[in-house]
Amino acid sequence: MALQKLNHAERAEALTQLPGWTHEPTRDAITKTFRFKDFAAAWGFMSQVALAAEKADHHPEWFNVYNRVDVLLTTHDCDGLSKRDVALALVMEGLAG
Ligand code: HBI
Repeated sequence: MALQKLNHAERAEALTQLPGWTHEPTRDAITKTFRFKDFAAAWGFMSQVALAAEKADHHPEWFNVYNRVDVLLTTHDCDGLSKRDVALALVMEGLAG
């Protein structure tokens, strides 16, 4: 079954569960900047997320500099936000501590 984009109501509902995440309308994506105590903590976060992303077959677009990780989640297969992005964001929230 093709992955469906979230509608406005579903997206708004999802964002109420995702502290610090914002909608990026130009990509129909959600974004967040995570900050950690140092690079090792940031890298550890990315390593754990990477394993979860691989398991889910759903991968972030992200940028890391030192203790900062900028994350953008969108679903390439439907060119917009899907439930897979919300699920991965929730995993990230759990791993970020
Ligand atoms: N990750 N964010 C994101 N969006 C996708 O559509 C996607 C992915 N990881 C793997 C994946 N799709 C596979 O299903 C293939 O489409 C590459």
